[in-house]
Amino acid sequence: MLNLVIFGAPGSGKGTQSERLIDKYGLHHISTGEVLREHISRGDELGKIADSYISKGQLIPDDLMIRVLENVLDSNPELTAKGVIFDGFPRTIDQAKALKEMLAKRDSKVHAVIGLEVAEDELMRRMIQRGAETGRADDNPETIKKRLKVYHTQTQPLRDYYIAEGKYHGIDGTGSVDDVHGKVVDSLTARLPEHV
Ligand code: B4P
Repeated sequence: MLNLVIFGAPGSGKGTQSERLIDKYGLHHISTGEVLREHISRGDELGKIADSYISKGQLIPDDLMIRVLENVLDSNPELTAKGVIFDGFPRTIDQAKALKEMLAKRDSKVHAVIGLEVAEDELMRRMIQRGAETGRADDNPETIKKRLKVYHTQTQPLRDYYIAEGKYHGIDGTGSVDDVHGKVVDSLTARLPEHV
Protein backbone atom coordinates (compact mmCIF):
# COMPACT_ATOMS: atom_id res chain seq x y z
CA MET A 1 0.00 0.00 0.00
CA LEU A 2 1.16 3.53 -0.80
CA ASN A 3 -0.59 6.67 0.43
CA LEU A 4 0.65 9.92 -1.07
CA VAL A 5 -0.33 13.50 -0.30
CA ILE A 6 0.06 15.96 -3.18
CA PHE A 7 0.64 19.33 -1.61
CA GLY A 8 1.05 22.78 -3.10
CA ALA A 9 -0.46 26.19 -3.73
CA PRO A 10 -3.56 26.54 -5.89
CA GLY A 11 -2.47 26.06 -9.49
CA SER A 12 0.77 24.27 -8.57
CA GLY A 13 -0.20 21.17 -10.57
CA LYS A 14 -1.68 18.92 -7.88
CA GLY A 15 -4.55 17.62 -10.00
CA THR A 16 -2.38 17.39 -13.10
CA GLN A 17 0.40 15.38 -11.43
CA SER A 18 -2.09 13.20 -9.54
CA GLU A 19 -3.58 12.03 -12.85
CA ARG A 20 -0.12 10.94 -14.01
CA LEU A 21 0.64 9.12 -10.75
CA ILE A 22 -2.64 7.16 -10.77
CA ASP A 23 -1.74 5.80 -14.20
CA LYS A 24 1.75 4.83 -13.06
CA TYR A 25 1.06 3.32 -9.63
CA GLY A 26 -2.60 2.23 -9.89
CA LEU A 27 -3.61 4.31 -6.87
CA HIS A 28 -7.07 5.70 -6.10
CA HIS A 29 -7.28 9.47 -6.56
CA ILE A 30 -9.22 11.61 -4.09
CA SER A 31 -9.33 15.30 -5.00
CA THR A 32 -11.30 17.16 -2.35
CA GLY A 33 -11.71 20.09 -4.79
CA GLU A 34 -13.32 17.71 -7.34
CA VAL A 35 -15.54 16.11 -4.68
CA LEU A 36 -16.80 19.57 -3.68
CA ARG A 37 -17.31 20.69 -7.30
CA GLU A 38 -19.42 17.55 -7.94
CA HIS A 39 -21.67 18.47 -5.01
CA ILE A 40 -21.91 22.06 -6.30
CA SER A 41 -22.95 20.88 -9.75
CA ARG A 42 -25.62 18.60 -8.19
CA GLY A 43 -26.89 21.57 -6.15
CA ASP A 44 -27.23 19.49 -2.96
CA GLU A 45 -26.90 20.79 0.62
CA LEU A 46 -23.14 20.19 0.84
CA GLY A 47 -22.71 21.78 -2.60
CA LYS A 48 -24.48 24.94 -1.47
CA ILE A 49 -22.30 25.22 1.62
CA ALA A 50 -19.11 24.48 -0.38
CA ASP A 51 -20.00 27.06 -3.03
CA SER A 52 -20.41 29.76 -0.39
CA TYR A 53 -16.77 29.26 0.66
CA ILE A 54 -15.12 28.41 -2.69
CA SER A 55 -16.60 31.45 -4.43
CA LYS A 56 -14.94 33.65 -1.78
CA GLY A 57 -11.60 31.84 -2.10
CA GLN A 58 -11.93 30.42 1.42
CA LEU A 59 -11.42 26.91 2.75
CA ILE A 60 -14.38 24.76 3.73
CA PRO A 61 -14.41 24.48 7.58
CA ASP A 62 -12.23 21.66 8.91
CA ASP A 63 -14.93 19.68 10.73
CA LEU A 64 -17.11 19.51 7.61
CA MET A 65 -14.19 18.77 5.26
CA ILE A 66 -12.91 15.98 7.53
CA ARG A 67 -16.36 14.33 7.59
CA VAL A 68 -16.56 14.58 3.80
CA LEU A 69 -13.18 12.87 3.39
CA GLU A 70 -14.00 10.13 5.87
CA ASN A 71 -17.22 9.42 3.93
CA VAL A 72 -15.26 9.15 0.69
CA LEU A 73 -12.81 6.69 2.30
CA ASP A 74 -15.61 4.61 3.84
CA SER A 75 -17.58 4.41 0.61
CA ASN A 76 -14.67 3.09 -1.47
CA PRO A 77 -12.90 0.41 0.63
CA GLU A 78 -12.06 -1.80 -2.36
CA LEU A 79 -10.77 1.12 -4.45
CA THR A 80 -8.53 2.45 -1.69
CA ALA A 81 -6.96 -0.95 -0.86
CA LYS A 82 -3.81 -0.38 -2.99
CA GLY A 83 -3.39 3.14 -1.67
CA VAL A 84 -4.62 6.66 -2.24
CA ILE A 85 -3.39 9.91 -3.72
CA PHE A 86 -4.78 12.65 -1.51
CA ASP A 87 -4.94 15.73 -3.76
CA GLY A 88 -5.73 18.96 -1.93
CA PHE A 89 -6.22 17.31 1.46
CA PRO A 90 -4.94 18.13 4.06
CA ARG A 91 -4.94 21.92 3.73
CA THR A 92 -4.63 22.72 7.46
CA ILE A 93 -2.73 21.23 10.39
CA ASP A 94 -6.02 20.01 11.91
CA GLN A 95 -6.85 18.20 8.65
CA ALA A 96 -3.37 16.61 8.69
CA LYS A 97 -3.92 15.35 12.25
CA ALA A 98 -7.35 14.01 11.26
CA LEU A 99 -5.89 12.22 8.23
CA LYS A 100 -3.25 10.61 10.42
CA GLU A 101 -5.98 9.29 12.74
CA MET A 102 -8.21 8.11 9.88
CA LEU A 103 -5.36 6.13 8.33
CA ALA A 104 -4.15 4.77 11.68
CA LYS A 105 -7.68 3.36 12.25
CA ARG A 106 -7.18 1.53 8.96
CA ASP A 107 -3.69 0.30 10.01
CA SER A 108 -2.05 2.65 7.55
CA LYS A 109 -0.29 6.01 7.26
CA VAL A 110 0.85 8.76 4.89
CA HIS A 111 4.01 7.42 3.25
CA ALA A 112 5.13 10.61 1.51
CA VAL A 113 4.09 14.19 0.84
CA ILE A 114 4.97 15.57 -2.58
CA GLY A 115 5.25 19.36 -2.33
CA LEU A 116 4.97 21.07 -5.73
CA GLU A 117 6.84 24.38 -5.44
CA VAL A 118 5.95 27.06 -8.02
CA ALA A 119 6.48 30.86 -7.98
CA GLU A 120 3.42 33.03 -7.46
CA ASP A 121 3.44 34.79 -10.86
CA GLU A 122 3.41 31.39 -12.60
CA LEU A 123 0.55 30.18 -10.35
CA MET A 124 -1.45 33.27 -11.32
CA ARG A 125 -0.72 32.78 -15.01
CA ARG A 126 -1.83 29.11 -14.94
CA MET A 127 -5.09 29.72 -13.09
CA ILE A 128 -6.06 32.74 -15.20
CA GLN A 129 -5.45 30.62 -18.30
CA ARG A 130 -7.52 27.74 -16.87
CA GLY A 131 -10.31 30.18 -15.96
CA ALA A 132 -10.36 31.46 -19.54
CA GLU A 133 -10.32 27.92 -21.00
CA THR A 134 -12.77 26.16 -18.67
CA GLY A 135 -14.85 28.91 -17.08
CA ARG A 136 -14.00 27.55 -13.62
CA ALA A 137 -15.68 30.07 -11.32
CA ASP A 138 -12.90 30.45 -8.70
CA ASP A 139 -10.18 30.99 -11.36
CA ASN A 140 -10.63 34.76 -11.63
CA PRO A 141 -7.93 37.27 -10.53
CA GLU A 142 -9.78 38.53 -7.45
CA THR A 143 -10.60 35.04 -6.05
CA ILE A 144 -7.14 33.70 -6.99
CA LYS A 145 -5.50 36.45 -4.87
CA LYS A 146 -7.70 35.44 -1.91
CA ARG A 147 -6.91 31.73 -2.43
CA LEU A 148 -3.17 32.47 -2.45
CA LYS A 149 -3.49 34.50 0.76
CA VAL A 150 -5.41 31.65 2.42
CA TYR A 151 -2.75 29.22 1.19
CA HIS A 152 0.05 31.26 2.82
CA THR A 153 -1.72 31.63 6.16
CA GLN A 154 -3.53 28.29 6.57
CA THR A 155 -1.91 25.71 4.31
CA GLN A 156 1.79 26.55 3.99
CA PRO A 157 2.49 25.82 7.72
CA LEU A 158 1.78 22.18 6.85
CA ARG A 159 5.07 22.10 4.95
CA ASP A 160 6.97 22.42 8.24
CA TYR A 161 4.62 19.90 9.87
CA TYR A 162 5.48 17.27 7.27
CA ILE A 163 9.18 18.22 7.22
CA ALA A 164 9.22 17.53 10.98
CA GLU A 165 7.58 14.14 10.29
CA GLY A 166 10.33 13.39 7.70
CA LYS A 167 7.73 12.97 4.95
CA TYR A 168 8.04 16.12 2.84
CA HIS A 169 9.60 15.83 -0.64
CA GLY A 170 9.84 19.28 -2.23
CA ILE A 171 9.74 19.26 -6.04
CA ASP A 172 10.31 22.18 -8.40
CA GLY A 173 6.87 22.32 -10.05
CA THR A 174 7.96 24.44 -13.03
CA GLY A 175 8.75 23.03 -16.48
CA SER A 176 6.57 20.81 -18.62
CA VAL A 177 4.04 18.40 -17.06
CA ASP A 178 6.30 15.51 -18.18
CA ASP A 179 9.39 17.13 -16.60
CA VAL A 180 7.62 17.61 -13.28
CA HIS A 181 6.23 14.05 -13.39
CA GLY A 182 9.78 12.75 -13.97
CA LYS A 183 11.06 14.66 -10.93
CA VAL A 184 8.21 13.31 -8.76
CA VAL A 185 8.89 9.71 -9.83
CA ASP A 186 12.66 10.11 -9.26
CA SER A 187 12.04 11.44 -5.78
CA LEU A 188 9.65 8.61 -4.89
CA THR A 189 11.97 5.98 -6.35
CA ALA A 190 14.93 7.33 -4.36
CA ARG A 191 13.10 7.60 -1.06
CA LEU A 192 10.48 4.84 -1.13
CA PRO A 193 12.13 2.12 -3.23
CA GLU A 194 10.17 -0.63 -1.46
CA HIS A 195 6.84 0.93 -2.53
CA VAL A 196 7.35 2.09 -6.12
P1 B4P B 1 -8.69 22.41 -5.76
O1 B4P B 1 -9.58 21.75 -6.73
O2 B4P B 1 -7.77 21.55 -4.98
O3 B4P B 1 -7.98 23.52 -6.64
P2 B4P B 1 -6.49 24.00 -6.91
O4 B4P B 1 -5.77 24.26 -5.63
O5 B4P B 1 -6.61 25.12 -7.86
O6 B4P B 1 -5.67 22.84 -7.58
P3 B4P B 1 -5.90 22.04 -8.91
O7 B4P B 1 -5.48 20.66 -8.58
O8 B4P B 1 -7.25 22.18 -9.46
O9 B4P B 1 -4.99 22.73 -10.02
P4 B4P B 1 -3.62 22.25 -10.60
O10 B4P B 1 -2.71 22.76 -9.56
O11 B4P B 1 -3.51 20.82 -11.00
O12 B4P B 1 -9.54 23.26 -4.68
C1 B4P B 1 -10.54 24.20 -5.04
C2 B4P B 1 -11.17 24.82 -3.79
O13 B4P B 1 -11.89 23.80 -3.03
C3 B4P B 1 -10.21 25.42 -2.76
O14 B4P B 1 -9.84 26.75 -3.09
C4 B4P B 1 -11.05 25.33 -1.44
O15 B4P B 1 -11.98 26.38 -1.36
C5 B4P B 1 -11.82 24.03 -1.61
N1 B4P B 1 -11.11 22.89 -0.96
C6 B4P B 1 -10.54 21.84 -1.63
N2 B4P B 1 -9.95 21.00 -0.74
C7 B4P B 1 -10.17 21.54 0.50
C8 B4P B 1 -9.76 21.15 1.82
N3 B4P B 1 -9.03 20.04 2.04
N4 B4P B 1 -10.14 21.93 2.87
C9 B4P B 1 -10.89 23.03 2.67
N5 B4P B 1 -11.26 23.48 1.45
C10 B4P B 1 -10.92 22.73 0.37
O16 B4P B 1 -3.49 22.97 -12.02
C11 B4P B 1 -3.72 24.33 -12.25
C12 B4P B 1 -3.53 24.67 -13.72
O17 B4P B 1 -2.16 24.64 -14.07
C13 B4P B 1 -4.21 23.71 -14.70
O18 B4P B 1 -4.85 24.45 -15.71
C14 B4P B 1 -3.08 22.88 -15.30
O19 B4P B 1 -3.32 22.49 -16.65
C15 B4P B 1 -1.92 23.84 -15.23
N6 B4P B 1 -0.65 23.17 -15.06
C16 B4P B 1 -0.41 22.12 -14.23
N7 B4P B 1 0.89 21.74 -14.32
C17 B4P B 1 1.48 22.61 -15.21
C18 B4P B 1 2.82 22.75 -15.71
N8 B4P B 1 3.83 21.94 -15.32
N9 B4P B 1 3.07 23.76 -16.58
C19 B4P B 1 2.08 24.58 -16.98
N10 B4P B 1 0.80 24.50 -16.56
C20 B4P B 1 0.50 23.52 -15.67
